[in-house]
Amino acid sequence: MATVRLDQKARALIRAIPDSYHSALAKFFGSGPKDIELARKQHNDYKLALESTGIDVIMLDADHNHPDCLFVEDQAVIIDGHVLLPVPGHPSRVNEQPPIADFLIREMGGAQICRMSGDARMDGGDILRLGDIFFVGRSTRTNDLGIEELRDLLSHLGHELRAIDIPEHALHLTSIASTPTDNIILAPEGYLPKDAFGDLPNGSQVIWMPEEETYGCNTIGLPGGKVLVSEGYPTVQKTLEDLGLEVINVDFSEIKAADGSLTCCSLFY
Ligand code: CIR
Repeated sequence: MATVRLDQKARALIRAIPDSYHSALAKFFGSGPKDIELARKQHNDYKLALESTGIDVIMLDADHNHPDCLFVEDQAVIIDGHVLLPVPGHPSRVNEQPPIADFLIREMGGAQICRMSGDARMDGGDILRLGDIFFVGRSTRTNDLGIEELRDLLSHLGHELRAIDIPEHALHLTSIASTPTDNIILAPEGYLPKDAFGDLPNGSQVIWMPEEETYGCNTIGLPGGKVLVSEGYPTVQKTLEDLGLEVINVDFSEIKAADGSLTCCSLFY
């Protein structure tokens, strides 16, 4: 989940992998999961890695009727204690949301909850926060009506929204970019123009990675100077280590097989 600052990452929601996972949508990084047991092991390693940094992780039951249900990032947009429940951009994913919404409403007592409506569409995976700036991918899952609904919430909270066109060969903005710290954006060559993120505040920067390490650009910055990185992306790993971060690796090959990345599998609340 890429809509919270580092100091807001105390509790995370994840969701178990369903028996139907082999039918998950896959069009970009992968051609579909093959080994559900391996996927469950990798998902559990991910949970342990988050917990190793002191984050309290809760796992919701799987919904076996929804093969993509583990990708909770797409189902809620949590910003400074407010929750926007988007209408997910793929019809097969719309009914994953109710148990996640119920959980957040219960656990975040007093939080302001708004629901997207009408023809607005958005996947949470299209949002990337850098301080007070929210970059939002205009993608096959997120449309202009969805972006305008988010803009309303962000302006109410005093934050800025910058829309970015996602090229056809990528699913979401967070499929190709992340913020391993609150002032760094990691993004691959070959997807976005170099000025896509616009002028950044002093002290912030975009670091461009080789295109062959696109998947590795999805990282999760964690408390205590740590960062979660998928195994097998040496340039990403070295770049982050050179910045003084402690890298925690997880093998996410069977999650990648369904186009899922590290941030897709959690919601920090
Ligand atoms: C989908 O196509 O919706 C899933 N198979 C993958 C979702 C990945 N989520 C994300 O990037 N936030």
